[in-house]
Amino acid sequence: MTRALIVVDVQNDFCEGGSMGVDGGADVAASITQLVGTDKAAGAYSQVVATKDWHVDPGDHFADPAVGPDFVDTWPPHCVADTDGAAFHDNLAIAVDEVFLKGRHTASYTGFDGGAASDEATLLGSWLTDRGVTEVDVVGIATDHCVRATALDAVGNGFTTRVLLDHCAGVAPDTTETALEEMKAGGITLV
Ligand code: VGL
Repeated sequence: MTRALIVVDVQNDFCEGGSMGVDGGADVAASITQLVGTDKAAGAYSQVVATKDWHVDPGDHFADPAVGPDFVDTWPPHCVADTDGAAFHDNLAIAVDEVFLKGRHTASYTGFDGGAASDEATLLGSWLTDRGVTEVDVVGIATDHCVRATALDAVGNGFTTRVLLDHCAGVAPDTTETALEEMKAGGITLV
């Protein structure tokens, strides 16, 4: 068994004070640091990767200012490439083997859309497979959106998948509850 940790979108704009701050985001950043530190959880993970929402021009993913966001398909502007809002939260102090950037020109909820920061053509799924990874743990923000989509895609790509809920934060209780049910039904282990 070779297990990787996928840290989803622990970025300033998704933490308190950000343009789409999720309650508990900064605490999740700290708890992920406790979980994995700089030694890959004492070797429990063979690889540690992180995704970033990284928007240049994501079309109507950013709400028309005249209409406002519906918080389902359209959102306040967030995680604009190369801005402080797109940076990892300061509480996240971990060693990562690679960062995957997603959403330059699309909505992109799943980390499996993400291209490696060091080589955009290398997508998360093939990067993991090339390193012999068969199992993944998923943590981060938000449980009901990008964690959900990334975990479901992990299963879809053949990885045995767990979501560690103590290290996730959700936007809203009802959508989080629905996401948990979908993940369970999809064969994901919720820990
Ligand atoms: C996210 C809503 C919009 C997330 C990203 O990272 O969960 N949610 N864009």
